[in-house]
Amino acid sequence: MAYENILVERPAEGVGLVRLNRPRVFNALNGPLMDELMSELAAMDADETIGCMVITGVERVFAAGADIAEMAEAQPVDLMRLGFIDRWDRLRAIRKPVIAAVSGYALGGGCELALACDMIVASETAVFGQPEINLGVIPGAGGTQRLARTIGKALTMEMVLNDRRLSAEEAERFGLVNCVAPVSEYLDVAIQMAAHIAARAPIAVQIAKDAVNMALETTLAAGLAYERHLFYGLFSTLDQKEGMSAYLEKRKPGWQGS
Ligand code: DAK
Repeated sequence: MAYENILVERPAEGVGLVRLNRPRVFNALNGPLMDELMSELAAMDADETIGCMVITGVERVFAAGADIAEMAEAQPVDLMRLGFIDRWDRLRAIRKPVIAAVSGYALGGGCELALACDMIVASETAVFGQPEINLGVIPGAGGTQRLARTIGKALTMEMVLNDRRLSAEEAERFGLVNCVAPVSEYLDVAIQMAAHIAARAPIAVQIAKDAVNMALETTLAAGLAYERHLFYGLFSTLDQKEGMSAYLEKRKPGWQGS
């Protein structure tokens, strides 16, 4: 499929890479870009040869937020009618893991896009922020909720109320990102991480993502019950039989994805 706002690659076996590609406007996330991104992620999610996805930008910017020019004159009904909110929600339905490889600015919707991914690999130049307060609004794509759950209330308040930005080093210290790498390496680190995940038992990987995400949605008792049922369910897969046989036979497992 021909895209105008993203670039798509297969940088390693089992890995789908999407590059946000509006560098002239700092990868501002307009409607067409978000539609293309969500369509491609859904296509990769349905592609059995892909086990993990990576979203990245360019060295100077991951994404500087939703496109302010596109939003400036909008009325609430425009945002609803244009599916402004729905297209962001589509990321939550992706079953395979998605890693954000972030260098430079991840601001506003750019920070929220990274937060909506399952893991974040940052370059040393990454800057995370929610500057919407400067525009007379607040984060609208999960920033207040996901940040508070990830780095806690105190720092989230600073970021959302006072445009406090986090450096890569701070983001790692506060648990926002998985790791920090030099600018020349961060994308390779993310692709390597994705390739290792893609080489694992596919159904177990998807179920594992689902189980961890449930921890952010529910009570401990309900989450533990959910985890237990998912665990039992995995015993209906060939991969569970293969994984445990391979361990006992001291050989490498050959995953079927079934
Ligand atoms: N939108 C549109 N254009 C942008 C942009 C943005 N977010 N960010 C940068 N640009 C454009 C600039 O207008 C400029 O274009 P030209 O003037 O050259 O045509 C070009 O990119 C280069 O930017 P600068 O000249 O400003 O470059 P600097 O290096 O001086 O500064 C910067 C880079 C990233 C620090 C600065 O551009 C900046 O502060 N940008 C705005 C950051 C921001 O406020 N982001 C939050 C936007 S609000 C929702 C979903 C999503 C959202 C809300 C709800 N729902 C599902 C309900 C998200 C909202 C937001 O993200």
